[in-house]
Amino acid sequence: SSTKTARSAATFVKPRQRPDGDAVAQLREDIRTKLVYVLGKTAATARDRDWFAATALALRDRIVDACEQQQTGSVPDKRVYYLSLEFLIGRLLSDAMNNLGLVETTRAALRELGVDLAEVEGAEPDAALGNGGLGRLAACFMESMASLSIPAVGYGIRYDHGIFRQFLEDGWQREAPETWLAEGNPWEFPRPETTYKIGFGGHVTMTSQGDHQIRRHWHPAETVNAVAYDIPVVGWRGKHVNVLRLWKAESDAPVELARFNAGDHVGAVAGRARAEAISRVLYPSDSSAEGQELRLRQEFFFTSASLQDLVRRHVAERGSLRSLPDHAAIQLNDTHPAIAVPELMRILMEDHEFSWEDAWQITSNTLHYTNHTLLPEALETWPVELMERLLPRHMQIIYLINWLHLEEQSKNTKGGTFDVSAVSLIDEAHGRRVRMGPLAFHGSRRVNGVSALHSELLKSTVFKDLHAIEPEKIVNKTNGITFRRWLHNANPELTALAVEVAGEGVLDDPEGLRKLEPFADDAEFRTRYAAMRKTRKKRLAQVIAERTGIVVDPAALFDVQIKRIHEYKRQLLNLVETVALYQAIKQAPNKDWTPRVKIFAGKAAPSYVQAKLIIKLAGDIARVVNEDPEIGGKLKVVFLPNYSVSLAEVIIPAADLSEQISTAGMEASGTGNMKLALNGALTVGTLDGANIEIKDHVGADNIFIFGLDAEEVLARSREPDYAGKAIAASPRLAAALDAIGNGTFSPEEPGRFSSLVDELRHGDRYLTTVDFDDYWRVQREIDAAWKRPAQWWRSAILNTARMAWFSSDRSMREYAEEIWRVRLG
Ligand code: HBZ
Repeated sequence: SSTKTARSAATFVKPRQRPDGDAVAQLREDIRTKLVYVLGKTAATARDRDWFAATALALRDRIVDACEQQQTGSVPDKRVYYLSLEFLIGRLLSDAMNNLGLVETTRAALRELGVDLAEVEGAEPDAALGNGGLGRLAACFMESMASLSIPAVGYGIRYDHGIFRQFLEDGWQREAPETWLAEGNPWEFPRPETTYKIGFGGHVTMTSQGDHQIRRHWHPAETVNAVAYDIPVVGWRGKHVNVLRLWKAESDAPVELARFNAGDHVGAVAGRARAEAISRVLYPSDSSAEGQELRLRQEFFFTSASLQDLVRRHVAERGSLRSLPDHAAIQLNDTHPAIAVPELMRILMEDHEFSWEDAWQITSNTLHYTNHTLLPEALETWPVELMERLLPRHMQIIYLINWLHLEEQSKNTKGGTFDVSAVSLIDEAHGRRVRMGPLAFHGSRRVNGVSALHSELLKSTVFKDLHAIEPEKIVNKTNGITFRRWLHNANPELTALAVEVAGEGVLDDPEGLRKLEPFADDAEFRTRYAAMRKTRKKRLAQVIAERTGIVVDPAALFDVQIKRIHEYKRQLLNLVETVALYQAIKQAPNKDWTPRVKIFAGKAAPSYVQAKLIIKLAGDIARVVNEDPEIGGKLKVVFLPNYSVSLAEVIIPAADLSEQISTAGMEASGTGNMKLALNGALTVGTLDGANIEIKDHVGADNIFIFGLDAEEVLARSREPDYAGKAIAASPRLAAALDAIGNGTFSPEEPGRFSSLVDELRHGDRYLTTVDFDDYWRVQREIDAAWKRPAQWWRSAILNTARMAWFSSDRSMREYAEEIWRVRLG
């Protein structure tokens, strides 16, 4: 089945350590007990999915034991609360086994039960509660915080349905609901006793306190219950366990009795459906703001539940909330939880009777905000009218925050004039809207971007004016990835090589990877490194054959672009180059072409018409190219459906070339770029996001950079008809565009792609045409480089050796020291 994807790589590696016999026997019996007494199955009736659940439950017990040991200590001095509407976790079994040091023990225990660990791992559904980079970052950070013993709670929504399942129908993307909870979730603990009431709508009353004080009180028209579900997150070597607390929405009146008794049986449950809709499904768009009321309800729902929970914990542990900033650091993952600013103010004033000034002091010293995008269409704003209807008290608080903020500015300018519209939290230009970015900025102690370039661009563009007011507020925290998942679990062969060269310590401290550097010049080591890659490529070739029917040669260069489909990420640039290459091969079929497999994977937002058309184009080009006898094996094109974390774990270790080709200035950081380079794929990329820092670390000789930089992009965008000029100057580009536009790849519908081609010719917002020639040049350089294997593998090894800095452990240490001021445990 399609959920039974690619098994974890961990299953294919030779054991580094022999498991202890007693531990194996104990785990075997525990798994058997779970299977029989919790799941009600027998070895004869159990499916892989049942063995998975039994194994997960047995391992969860061990995580709880690790947790118990840690709790014998006292209350931590300070906790981090990571609020995110998305956690793109993927599978948890290999993570848990690896971090508990029980991979071989589990394999042996299952073998004694007549079960193959690989099959069991393949039966775990991905927890796909996110769209892309932002959600996956949250998952990497949770794992790193547990590994560094940073006391932390992740807060999000327990969606019934994660990101949709993508399948192709005649090459077009279709969406089907994802059902990860269909057979329950063995990792989670439901906590019905931890339930909070979340209000919506209603009105606000004022009461005079006598001392010229007026207290306002919100009376919601509707309340929804937020019920906690906890997933334990165990860190490396099982030393520390944190919790991911996800909220499920439930009605507080599942059946309205009066209506039911009056015979209105459907109407009696309508409120329940409305309440439960909040945690029903993840919004599937990334990089564009969702303007729907249900989305705002989701945002407030999980933010309010999380704040109520952490406030209650703080009061229980410390008494007064005055000390909240000393003991809690709240991180807002983008603006999705930005409503935390007025909600924390409201809780402090309404429930705990703080003055406005004290509440503001506490709020603005506890909150921190991470920005993940500069794209204008992704910056959240909410209509004032909707806010007033759904969250009337919060709208009042936002108005007062804004008034005080603007007063302060006019005082600072000492009678001079200043541009109110530049710093106001309310946008008056597009029918009054609340600007969530500026709200989060103003309400936070620190604001961070996710790569060096991105943080600088925050200062010079979207937050230019707010930055001028508080120049210390914006800091950079370049993203990272957890090496436990993206190296150790996904690529056991490479991990084994690293351990052999650098010792077991490399598993604890990735800086040990540096010890690989001298081996880049060792021919025998290069051969073994290349053999590792070949093993992974054969496995990927198998998956490609199973899922698409396309046969690819593992000896060819595997060129991968795997990420959400978006115009700014420029899959189209890669596809236009593919067409130009196809045409060039056809013109000179006997030339010594470097055999390439171009592998694409990624989902398009269901409403993103152009992105879906790009997927169709990839499929149409693939069909023509792959079936052309003149091309032979020199070029193959593959679109792998239903990209996911578990599919990424199979593709990344098998990649030779990593496509990171966004228009400079538009990709905030990228994190797939880091996973691929760590696994030794060479990057072809623009000077965008973290690519710049990757270049600085791996060295300019070991990466292929092309195209305009961010400044040049800005300058060129202002020139009239830059696309027309670029096309006129490049016969190769013109010919490729003509072929796509005239139906060469869609003879049954010649005009199918005219909207894509017309946009490139007459608009080209992402400067695809401008960067084309340089992209072509660098790709031919890559063709030539592939023919010099000693140098290629030298570069690949140096990539692995020099990527340690991109560990999310490093990111989390920086947040801990410079933003949260929290001690590592
Ligand atoms: O966040 C991504 C950036 O595009 C990427 O460059 C960066 O590496 C990554 C982690 O910092 N942003 C997203 O993934 N954004 C979203 O997924 C998103 C989701 C819902 C929205 C808006 C954006 O409403």
